[in-house]
Amino acid sequence: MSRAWTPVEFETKLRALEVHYHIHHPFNIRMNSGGCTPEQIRGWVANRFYYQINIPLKDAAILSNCDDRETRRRWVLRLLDHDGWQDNPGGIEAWSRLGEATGLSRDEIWSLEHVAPGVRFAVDAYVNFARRAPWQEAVCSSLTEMFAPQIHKDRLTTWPDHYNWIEPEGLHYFRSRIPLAERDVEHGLEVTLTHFKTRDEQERALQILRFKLDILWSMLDAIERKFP
Ligand code: AHQ
Repeated sequence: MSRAWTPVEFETKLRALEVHYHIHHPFNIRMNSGGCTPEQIRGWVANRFYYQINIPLKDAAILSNCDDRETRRRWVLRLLDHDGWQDNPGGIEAWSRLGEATGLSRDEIWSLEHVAPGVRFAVDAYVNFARRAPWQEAVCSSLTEMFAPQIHKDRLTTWPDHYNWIEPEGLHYFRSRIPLAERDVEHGLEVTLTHFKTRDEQERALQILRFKLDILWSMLDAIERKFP
């Protein structure tokens, strides 16, 4: 029986999976180096909208499985960040505005008419995983956001030059997400580093994170194929 990793070793192993993050996907590399057509950008935004509107369902599934009040008090913020509350329109609205900034109509975005079967399949797999898995495993799967601040920063620094036809305020979502991702990852790591204790459990956590990395990767595979 191999010994369990220390928390530092465990976090290092989790972060080492960054090599599989969709920041390295050919479509993302092409997108952030200015190689996408307006139709490909609009296709990516319209498809990622399906991911964004499903995040609150995923997070609500975790809440419904979580018997720990302290965790729920923190996790509920994630729903509010995406659905909004009172006069804060939230991230789903911001993503919809990104769509309009790329020239999609609001109806087109919300109709989901451009969503590729492979994107729907991958996103539904994520939500269904969160519904059925122990809540700590679903928390672990959200840790792909350890790598998200960089991908948002890349868009903010490259899109204005490469895609000056996109209305600049459309990029608000990416800017807004950076501090929220950092806050969410702090909580997700706390749960993950304490819940997965034995070496076998820690190896399971790596498999879960790899599963979610594959979800993000296969979404770009499907988008790349639908918008060649
Ligand atoms: O905009 C993103 C977001 O709200 C979330 C929630 C989080 C989760 O709970 O799985 N993951 C995530 C991600 C968002 N944006 C992606 C991107 O590339 O813009 C990155 C994605 C993630 O890394 O999981």
